[in-house]
Amino acid sequence: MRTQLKAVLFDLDGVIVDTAKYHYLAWKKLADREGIYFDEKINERLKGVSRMASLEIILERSTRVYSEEEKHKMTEIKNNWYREMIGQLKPDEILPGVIDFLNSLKKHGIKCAICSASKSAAYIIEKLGITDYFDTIVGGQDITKSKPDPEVFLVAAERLNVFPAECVVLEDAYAGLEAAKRAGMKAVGLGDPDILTNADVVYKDMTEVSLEKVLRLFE
Ligand code: B16
Ligand code: MG
Repeated sequence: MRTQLKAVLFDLDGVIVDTAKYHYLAWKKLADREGIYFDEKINERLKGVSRMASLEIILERSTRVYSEEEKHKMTEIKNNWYREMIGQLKPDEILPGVIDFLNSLKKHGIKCAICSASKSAAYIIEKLGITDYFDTIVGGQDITKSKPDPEVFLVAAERLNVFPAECVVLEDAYAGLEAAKRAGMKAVGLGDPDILTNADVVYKDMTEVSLEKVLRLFE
């Protein structure tokens, strides 16, 4: 019997909403305070990466060595600024195409999950007013290994009671697509096909994604 689509697993930052800009502003404020050079190009490397790993990337440009305690404090300060910013998130920041796609998945009984490295994933989804669309939200607090490790996607499949082969992942980051493939799932990339070379198929953004196109991956 042919494998069928049972669930769609959504990355959060870059797929549902552009939270990267708020991560950037908060990290920039911290870097400026510490006198460390940080720009939007370095910020690209933080996408999909955990909070502490993000700080380590920023500290590559620092001339001084920070203790573990100092680093922990710095991530806390950054996170407080970040939480203040995302506290203002409104449904109009949901990326174009997302709601139409979610509605068609609901209509056809396809399960939906959020699979994010962020510990604020559930909070962000609530602020956007779309919690009811999702059968489960797997966030940074639910995993021990971040993408490209497949853990976040495998936890979602288990919670949804579906096989990995019955899942499609929507991701904007190379490491996230790598994680999806390692999990044994179909991987749809959103962004530049020259960068997302490990995806099964790449679309520019969510406006180009439809249930019909996703189903073609199972033909
Ligand atoms: P937090 P995703 C990721 O989200 C972000 O892309 C990454 O920049 C961030 O460091 C990470 O979440 C952890 O976020 O500090 O809120 O726990 O793309 O996996 O949805
Ligand atoms: Mg992402």
